[in-house]
Amino acid sequence: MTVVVGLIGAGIMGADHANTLASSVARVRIRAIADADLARAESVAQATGADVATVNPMAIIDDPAIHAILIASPDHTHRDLTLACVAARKPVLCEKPLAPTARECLDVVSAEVGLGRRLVQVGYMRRFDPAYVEVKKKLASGELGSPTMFHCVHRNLSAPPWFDSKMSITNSAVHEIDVSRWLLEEELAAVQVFRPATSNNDAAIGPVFLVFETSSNHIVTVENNNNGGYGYDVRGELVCEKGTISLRSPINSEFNFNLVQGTIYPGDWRQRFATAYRQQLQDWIRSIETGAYAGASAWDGYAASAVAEAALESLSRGRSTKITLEARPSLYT
Ligand code: ISE
Repeated sequence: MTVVVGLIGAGIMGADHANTLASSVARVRIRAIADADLARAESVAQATGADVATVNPMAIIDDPAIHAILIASPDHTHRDLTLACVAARKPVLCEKPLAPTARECLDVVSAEVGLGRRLVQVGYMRRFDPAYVEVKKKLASGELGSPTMFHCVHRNLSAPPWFDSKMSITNSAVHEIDVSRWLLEEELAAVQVFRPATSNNDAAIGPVFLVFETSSNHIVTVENNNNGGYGYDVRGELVCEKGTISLRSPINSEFNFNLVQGTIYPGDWRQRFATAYRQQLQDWIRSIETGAYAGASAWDGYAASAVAEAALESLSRGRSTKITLEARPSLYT
């Protein structure tokens, strides 16, 4: 079977997904691409062999020749577009976050629960990254003993112009929120967020430091810095009772020059997580064929945004905030 996909959003991630689908994923064809900027949709369509370029996302969702939808449009459009896919009964992979607020994510959860089957996957691609997968396997092997702490660092070279300070949490740190829940297989129960002073507090989106307590009193720390200034750098160390295990970034070479030994940082996440994006897409196609979903569900999307919301509240109130999730519907157990 060839799965025919429509893509909504032809910006940085949309174009990247389109290229990956066209060049490296089996049993898939892109038929149509929608973007608010028609020239951008046309250019990605031309590069990836799609027949249709349009500014109208509904034309893609309603196209009977399209089996499944990939959403990579701006965060605030995710809820409505995902709901339209569920109403059309089409499988959908929506880029993270599922929506910027927990309330909007719950609308998607309710629609899926109403339908009685899963159609939505959220693009938390780190679940498919070989480094995180290895950490999870090692933890599951029991050799390292029980986990106690998970320390995470997430730095970007510089924030894009459309970024705001809330997005450091709702758009960036949500990756660590999701991957911690997935790795530790428990919920995050409380959060306190700190904002260190910077030399010009108003000029840039500065770093934030998040401390979570999990439901069984383990600790997760996340340093998130969207203006790290030197490259894209994601780290993580899981501390267990008998040892630790850290992520390693894929590095292919090391230079020696002028008394310096070094390696290159990627400029953004596309290179660091290229394998994860590819595996995620291939797995999504497999799930459309088999009905067995492995990636983050709409419920996981809701949980990540609810935790991010509690983190924003902690930041504005300057104190630890309890995280309360709704009861998990049986569709997601
Ligand atoms: C961005 O939107 C992403 O999704 C990247 O994966 C993440 O690393 C970055 O911090 C986000 O802003």
